[in-house]
Amino acid sequence: MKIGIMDSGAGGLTILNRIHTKLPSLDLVYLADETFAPYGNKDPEALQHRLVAIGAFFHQEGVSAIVVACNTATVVGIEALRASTVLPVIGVEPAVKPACRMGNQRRVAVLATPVTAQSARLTQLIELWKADSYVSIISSSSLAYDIDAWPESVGRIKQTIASLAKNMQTKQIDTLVLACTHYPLVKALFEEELGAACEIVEPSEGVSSQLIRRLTAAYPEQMMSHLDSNCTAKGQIQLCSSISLDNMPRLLNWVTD
Ligand code: DGN
Repeated sequence: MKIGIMDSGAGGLTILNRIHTKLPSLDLVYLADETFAPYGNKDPEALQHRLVAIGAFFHQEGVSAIVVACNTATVVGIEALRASTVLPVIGVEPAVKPACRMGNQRRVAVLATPVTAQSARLTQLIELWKADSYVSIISSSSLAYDIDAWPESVGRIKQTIASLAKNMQTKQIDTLVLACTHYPLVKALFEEELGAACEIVEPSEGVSSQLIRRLTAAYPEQMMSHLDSNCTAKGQIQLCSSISLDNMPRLLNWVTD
């Protein structure tokens, strides 16, 4: 069985890595939509059309489900994609709920791209789950873009993270939601700047569990063999980029190291 996973660039590799660890016998096809990147500053309607086109690409590839491994595409475009395909579609939403449930009166920062930060869906999630927590939204228009340009952009990445951390420390943030799939790639730099007092929440575990639930419901017999702990089959990972494949294997090694 083959699963399609997409993002604007390298961010979704953090999700791919977790899916591959949990279900190593699945074949995975990863699309980095670099021609249209970054998604974080795009018009929401243009993103919806793009996602529908990507759904058609995955259909041709013969996938059994699609993972939208991108918060930006999920909050603005997942319903359009779902309406265009019969395949199960799993998205990545900002992890506001788990963050606010980590304890009472949390001081949460949701760090996201500008499109996610301004989306009605994020406001809705905060209203739904904040309870007695304080939740602030912080956006960066450059961080995801710079992460795709790693390693040349390391200096800029460190500078951006240092200034975001300073902002969060002023607000006495104790819980950081990484609401862009690119950000877990530089989680260690956030940890270094924020220290142990701030807990960092990222979505790969939740998304991979959700994928397993959806696949088990849709394809129960096939999933029995993929979930069998004695299964030694290794699935193929195919990387596709709408520009070039050059940087992707390097980035995959970085993620799986
Ligand atoms: N990785 C994407 C997200 O989770 O929002 C978007 C990155 C981008 O294109 N700016």
